[in-house]
Amino acid sequence: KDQHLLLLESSSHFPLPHGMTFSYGTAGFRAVGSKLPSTVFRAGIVAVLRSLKTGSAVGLMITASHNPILDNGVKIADPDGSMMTQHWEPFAEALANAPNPQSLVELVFHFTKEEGISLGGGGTCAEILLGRDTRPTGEALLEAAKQGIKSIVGAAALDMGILTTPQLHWMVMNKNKGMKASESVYFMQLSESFRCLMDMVPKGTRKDCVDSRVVVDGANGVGGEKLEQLKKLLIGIDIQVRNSGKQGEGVLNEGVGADFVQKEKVAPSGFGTKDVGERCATFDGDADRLVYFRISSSNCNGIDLVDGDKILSLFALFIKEQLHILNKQGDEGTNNVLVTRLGIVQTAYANGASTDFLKQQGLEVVLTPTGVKYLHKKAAECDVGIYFEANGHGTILFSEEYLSKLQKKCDDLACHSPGSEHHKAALRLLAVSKLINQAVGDAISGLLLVEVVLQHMGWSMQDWIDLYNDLPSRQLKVKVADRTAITTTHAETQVLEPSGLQEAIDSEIAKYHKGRCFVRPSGTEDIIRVYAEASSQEAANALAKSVSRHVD
Ligand code: NG1
Ligand code: ZN
Repeated sequence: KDQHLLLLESSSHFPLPHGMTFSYGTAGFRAVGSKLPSTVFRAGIVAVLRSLKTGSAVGLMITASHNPILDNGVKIADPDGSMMTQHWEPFAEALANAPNPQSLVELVFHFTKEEGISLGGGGTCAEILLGRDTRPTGEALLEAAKQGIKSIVGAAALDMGILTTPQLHWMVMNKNKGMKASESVYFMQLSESFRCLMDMVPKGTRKDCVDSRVVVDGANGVGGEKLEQLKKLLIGIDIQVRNSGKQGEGVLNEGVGADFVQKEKVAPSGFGTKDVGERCATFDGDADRLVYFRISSSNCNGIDLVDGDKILSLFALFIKEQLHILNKQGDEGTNNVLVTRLGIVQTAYANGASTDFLKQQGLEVVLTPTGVKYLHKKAAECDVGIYFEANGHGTILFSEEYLSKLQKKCDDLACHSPGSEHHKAALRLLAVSKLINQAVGDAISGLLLVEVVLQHMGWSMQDWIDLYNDLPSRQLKVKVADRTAITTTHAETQVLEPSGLQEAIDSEIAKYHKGRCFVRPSGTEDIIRVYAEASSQEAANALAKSVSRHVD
């Protein structure tokens, strides 16, 4: 009874804005920030129910990633730090669109009954970790989330402050593993594992100090600010942060950031001819995406882009090398092989040259549909799974079972051959598992791993770029009356419906050398995306254009 009244009363302070419908898309709810208080209030309720259902802490993050500054959004993190299970999305969506307090209360009671969640306190306590980025609407929305959480009896909100999205996911994951979940522990873990890897860079490969310098575009968001703090704890790397969000430096995501740089293939604002030859990196607004770039000497507006596929390739080579060393037989032939299934996960947007390169290296590559939740799930099936989207979101996952075997092997080696190459390889792999954020893609931890791997390989930016040449590609958006009319299969590479469309695409592809093309409805925008690759830029453009005509 009390619960009923409490919900009714508190939700009456958060009326649904007129004429709006909210949907829980690939990245949670997104809209203009000023329209979101009711949605965030309700997301707070969903988070509490999720925590009650799982008996663990969950996360609630307020951000709109690479979207404009006046937008905002909210998403929920599951106890293991991954995105909330898809199976709950319809409920989140129904609640977000409940027209009045009475229907909201009915939805909550109906859903909790269905899911077997008991309300009213009764000893079970929900715990929600809250985070937000630097957007101006963030503070008020955080308050709305707290009110939503407080409207369920026995729920506690833990305000973790201004954070990057991956920091919050990491905290949720750690808290549920019984570990400390503060920002200082996050910084400590990253800096210590980074130092450990740096200390083991083979002698003779480390280049002069010019190569330890990286200039980072923080997209005027939360990532730049956090990197400024972390860099004080780092040794052996020279990080210069630009567009760090300080007053006067520019506006969040405006002409800056990983999404802008990767899509437009131009340098972010604040970068120019003075930076020719520098190794540059860029984060998106909430620092879960990372891409690298270099200002072309020929054309100061143009860049050489090093996207998620090339970051993935760098990581894959490093991990593969360490596994090879670890399992190499010594003279005495007594080394026990640690069987490791290393898997690479990409989407159809991965540049074809990257997939070919990875396969040539003898690696197992799998494609999944677009969206981190699919990639993450697939990578988690391996002992070590590496996944990346071309746009720079990705990470490395080590299964718990594998990590304990690796730890044991490392302990054995520490006993029998301390300081040996085998021992160092085991230590490096363990350090990578601590440096990389295993909850979600994390631009800060990804940047540190790239930097130390380049040092390890003794590679310049050019060496990295030269790993393979990207095939020219082109992406187009097509506005259609009903994007759901197109359905796809085989990780979105083939059209199922409408009939005849795949045949039409195939006949266009056949006209081009090294042609590849696919179409799919976007999960975040009301459009159809067309992606084409071919042996020249002109051909890729033409292929994309002719296929767009069939979609229209
Ligand atoms: P959609 O709109 O479904 O293509 C986009 C990105 C995804 C992912 C999501 C979530 C491309 C082609 N698609 O999805 O990779 O990042 O947004 O933000 O970049
Ligand atoms: Zn993001």
